[in-house]
Amino acid sequence: MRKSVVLITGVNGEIGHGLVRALARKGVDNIIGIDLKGVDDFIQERTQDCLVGNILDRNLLERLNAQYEIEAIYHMAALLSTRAEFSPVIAHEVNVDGTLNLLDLAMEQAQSRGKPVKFFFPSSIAVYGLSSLEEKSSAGAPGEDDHRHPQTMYGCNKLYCENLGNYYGHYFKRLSAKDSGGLVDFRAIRFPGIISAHTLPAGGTSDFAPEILHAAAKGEQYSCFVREDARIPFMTMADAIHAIQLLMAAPQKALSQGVYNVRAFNPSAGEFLEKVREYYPDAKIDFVINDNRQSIIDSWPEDIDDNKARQDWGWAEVHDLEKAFSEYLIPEIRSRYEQS
Ligand code: AKB
Repeated sequence: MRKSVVLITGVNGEIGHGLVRALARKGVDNIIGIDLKGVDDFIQERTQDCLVGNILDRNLLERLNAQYEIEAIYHMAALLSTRAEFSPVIAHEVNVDGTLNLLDLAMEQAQSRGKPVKFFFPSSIAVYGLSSLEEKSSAGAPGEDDHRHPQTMYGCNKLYCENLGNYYGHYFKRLSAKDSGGLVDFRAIRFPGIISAHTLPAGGTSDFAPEILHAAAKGEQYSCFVREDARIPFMTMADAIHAIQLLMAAPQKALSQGVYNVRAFNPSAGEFLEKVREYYPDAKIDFVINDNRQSIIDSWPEDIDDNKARQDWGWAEVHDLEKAFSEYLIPEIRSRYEQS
């Protein structure tokens, strides 16, 4: 009999770490991870097995398909927005073709098990695209269906994959005799910028906030690449993981849609720095604007409307801006940097 497992792609990445930490705490001991690079000890110790490999490698996915019964897939592997702008074709391959491969694996698994496979997909506020600061200001907090005109390759990839997930979930091969509707139970969250106490992001555009904080904690100099008035929504990694767990645990009938916005707070970069200075008054941070990265932030909304998530599956952030610092970021960062 094949072993029943939970598959996490991009397991060594930022959200992968948070997810493995949370699932292991809940006693989940059947995680199989995939990552392009080898995983660190933290992940190794909390997973059943980790494969070094590429989600574009169909042979690797075939092996997984043959070896395991997969009950859920958390597909975290992606090239983030800044990195994707430097290599748009590679980004498209990883973000779109990679997601297609994983959705296909989910469908094969569901068909052979005869029951649905849950599929979690992290989407992003990058699916939105606002063409000017005036439009950004008047858009306020758009809902899931508004202003979806992404200006980045990453945003285009995420928006398309939301639709691919919907296709696999509801309309897969609708002309064939076999009904596959509902076999891939696709659930996605559009994340704002995420701030972790434990890891630093790589290749994103919302990275300026975690970079300010971690530089201040380490006593390092940091030049923030966006203007002080740049504003987008954020949440803590702890809340991002909490949201994933809530959505994945919700009964399917409670979900009125497949893709949900979530957010927790939306300080400007300057306001975020003020908060950081309450704890690190000597932080050596200045602002040296990178116009291209700034223009990406200007195209993302200053906030998003997450009422659907609150109504359908009880989403509520644990950390507002105040608590993010006092209850999560500062205590955990202090113990982390004091140990090292
Ligand atoms: C990025 O900046 O690319 C990501 C995101 C907002 O999805 N953190």
